[in-house]
Amino acid sequence: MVEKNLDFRSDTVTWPTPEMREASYKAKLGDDVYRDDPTVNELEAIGAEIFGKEAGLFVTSGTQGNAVSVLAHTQRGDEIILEERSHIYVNEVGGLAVMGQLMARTIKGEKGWMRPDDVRAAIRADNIHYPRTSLVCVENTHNSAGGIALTPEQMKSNWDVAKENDLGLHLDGARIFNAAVALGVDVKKLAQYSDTIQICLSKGLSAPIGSMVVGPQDLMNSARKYRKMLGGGMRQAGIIAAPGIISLTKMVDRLADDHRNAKILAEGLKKLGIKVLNDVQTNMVYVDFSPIGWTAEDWNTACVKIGWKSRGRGTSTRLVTHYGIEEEDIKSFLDGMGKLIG
Ligand code: TLP
Repeated sequence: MVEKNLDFRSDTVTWPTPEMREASYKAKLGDDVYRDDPTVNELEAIGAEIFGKEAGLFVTSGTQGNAVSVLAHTQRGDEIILEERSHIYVNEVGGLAVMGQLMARTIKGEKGWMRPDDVRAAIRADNIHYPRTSLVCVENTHNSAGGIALTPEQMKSNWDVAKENDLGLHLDGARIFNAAVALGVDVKKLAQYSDTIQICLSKGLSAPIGSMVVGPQDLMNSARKYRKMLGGGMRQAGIIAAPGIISLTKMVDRLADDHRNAKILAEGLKKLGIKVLNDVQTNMVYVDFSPIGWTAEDWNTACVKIGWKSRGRGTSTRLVTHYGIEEEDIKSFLDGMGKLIG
């Protein structure tokens, strides 16, 4: 029986499964700064294997995983290319500027995908006046574009431009398994078009804490040093890595349920007169409730009344489906909303 978690704010709110709690309790531990924690070592090896990369690194969060990866790829003063609504650019506290002293060159994507010609045009020529372009960052699924799954062809198009120009490619794959499941492809098919990948364990995969980074050994060695610098040397971290192993080995296939539930939710909301703003491919539904004349306050009050957490801003919000929300819950949410809208 899945513990209910009626919270649409994000898939970061998921609770660990009973099996994860048990795994934490029983995890074999050691000091991970000395590389002595067998559970962390196992998680890192499993992650590297799944993505077809040389090495893995367990990190505290998606933000830390992106930070250590970007730092490993770059030198102070470089310029990096990102999609203009990417999480690294918008939502990571300007870490690339503060920690890496990097310049950001942003590109307006098409549903999260940067057109290869735009990437090519953004790469700096070798000129004494210019910074060096060293990295392209891609996000899949693309959160702000609506949880859009970039296809292997789209990934390859960015990879080809990066490699023709000797640039690194970092994938913010916070929800890369959502993309693989939605597209029906092995995650390796997407992973092959990146040097490094950040993967969140604590979103749809339900681990309580943590992300991992995978990539070539030299970049992972460097990322490990940056992780230590940022205070991410976690000692007996097997306690939190153990649930991550379950995330990678047992929680991927069920993401299809979240995607199906998001589609049911989107269709139901449309019937209630609410506008769905995105193409619902994975677990995110972006809505605008102005067509029914509601403000954020009306939305928020209505959600509280029917026992859900969701936070509107202006006249819109993002609803995310995840472990702890089942089809019957979506139906009862739509029922409750229907009654309040009248
Ligand atoms: N995203 C969170 C918020 O920060 C917006 C969410 O609720 O979606 N990459 C992507 C694509 C993300 O969506 C997130 C988190 C991260 C990285 C950062 O992960 P954490 O929160 O573990 O630092």
